Amino acid sequence: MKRFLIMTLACITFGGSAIPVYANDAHHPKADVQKSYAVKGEVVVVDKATGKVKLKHEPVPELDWPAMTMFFAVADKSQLDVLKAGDQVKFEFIRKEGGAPLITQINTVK
Ligand SMILES: [Cu+2]
Repeated sequence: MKRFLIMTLACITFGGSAIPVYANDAHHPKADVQKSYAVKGEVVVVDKATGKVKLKHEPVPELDWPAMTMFFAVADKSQLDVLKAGDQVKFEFIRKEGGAPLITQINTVK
């Protein structure tokens, strides 16, 4: 029981973000490891109603993706408020078990 509490506290302390991205730590099972991909692109359409953004993005070699223009869902929809078509952005996304990409972080680059 004591061991369980310590591990739980450790998780709360170090895993505070809504979508945890763990590197290689010992106490989280492999299934929790969530790879994120950092990519640059340009905003084409911001769709606040659905929480999506259409991006013309650079290739993602790790996923064998060519450069293309596509919609991404955004985890935190408030991040769309500052974006407009034509903005150059850097963004990070994850794929839940190889499924649809979900942007966890998106920022304009000056
Ligand atoms: Cu794409």
